[in-house]
Amino acid sequence: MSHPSERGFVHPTPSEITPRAAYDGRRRWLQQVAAGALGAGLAGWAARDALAQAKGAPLVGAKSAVAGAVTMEKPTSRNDATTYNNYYEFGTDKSDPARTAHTLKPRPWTVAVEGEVKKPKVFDLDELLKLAPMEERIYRLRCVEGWSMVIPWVGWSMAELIRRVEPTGNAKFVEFVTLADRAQMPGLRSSVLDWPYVEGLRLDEAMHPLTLLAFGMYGEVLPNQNGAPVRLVVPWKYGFKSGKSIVKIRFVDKQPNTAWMKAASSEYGFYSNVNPKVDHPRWSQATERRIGEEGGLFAKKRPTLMFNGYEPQVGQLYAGMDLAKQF
Ligand SMILES: Nc1nc2c(c(=O)[nH]1)N[C@H]1C(S)=C(S)[C@@H](COP(=O)(O)O)O[C@H]1N2
Ligand SMILES: [Mo]
Repeated sequence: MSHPSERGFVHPTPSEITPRAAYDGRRRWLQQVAAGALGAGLAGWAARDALAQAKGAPLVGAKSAVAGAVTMEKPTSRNDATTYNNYYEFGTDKSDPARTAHTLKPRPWTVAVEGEVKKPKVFDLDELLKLAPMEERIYRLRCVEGWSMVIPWVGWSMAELIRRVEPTGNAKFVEFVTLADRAQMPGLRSSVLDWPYVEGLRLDEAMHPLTLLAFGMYGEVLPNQNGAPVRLVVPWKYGFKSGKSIVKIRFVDKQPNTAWMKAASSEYGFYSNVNPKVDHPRWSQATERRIGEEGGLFAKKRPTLMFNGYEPQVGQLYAGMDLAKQF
């Protein structure tokens, strides 16, 4: 790229150029930091806390030490991960959420933790951000539709929260309820799902160290279309198990009835573990295409891995189960 006559100037390669949106976000954040420091006499640290959720604000985590939490595969580009989304509350096309999710207000935000726990509590987002040390987890995400991405999330293990609220002996499952507000979410006008979007896990699945409560991705707070301000990420299950924009976490004794099971129970089971040997009734799950690697007719197909490649970590959770029946 650089020519000797340019006296050492090296042109940046396209991958080194900060995408415009990210650049704008960072600049806005810096402006807000400056305004916050001047305004209202806020102490520096408090101001930083209050601004920690500004769009594009940095949210860094130390590389996770949890087994299996960092794949060596090349992460999907931030641009692909933030413009090709499933978030039906903002429309059913992959390109809808990036266009329409600006109406989501990720602040102020609370998450109510209730049900079969000794210490139910409504957590404010600021409390959650400080509840445990942030970690970076680089996970494969496999959508049930047959595509996948590799995303560097920032968050902490769901187990950190579960331990603090002390589940009772009756808690067998955890139900996740996500935001359903017609004022913020144009997709709620469609009856494609029975809102709110509800998901669930068995308690031991929710307790597994790989199960992540994520607040950020690519070293910044979550963009709205990816589930701001807090979402679940369960890397060994199809993507729809990872609910976005969570407002309630309920500990219950019976298996929750999830939004996708209500919509089509013969197609979307409660477990929905990634499994190349158990096909969806309408398509094979043996292979997947990695977003960003498309090549038209010559698109590379990758083999789908058992439990999305996390079998060494999570296989034991399902010992003795018939995975074709309990899909
Ligand atoms: N509330 C809510 N959460 C959701 C969805 C949704 O429509 N609504 N879609 C799911 C599906 S099908 C997938 S594949 C992932 C996509 O997450 P991403 O857009 O961050 O890659 O989010 C999941 N979480
Ligand atoms: Mo999905």
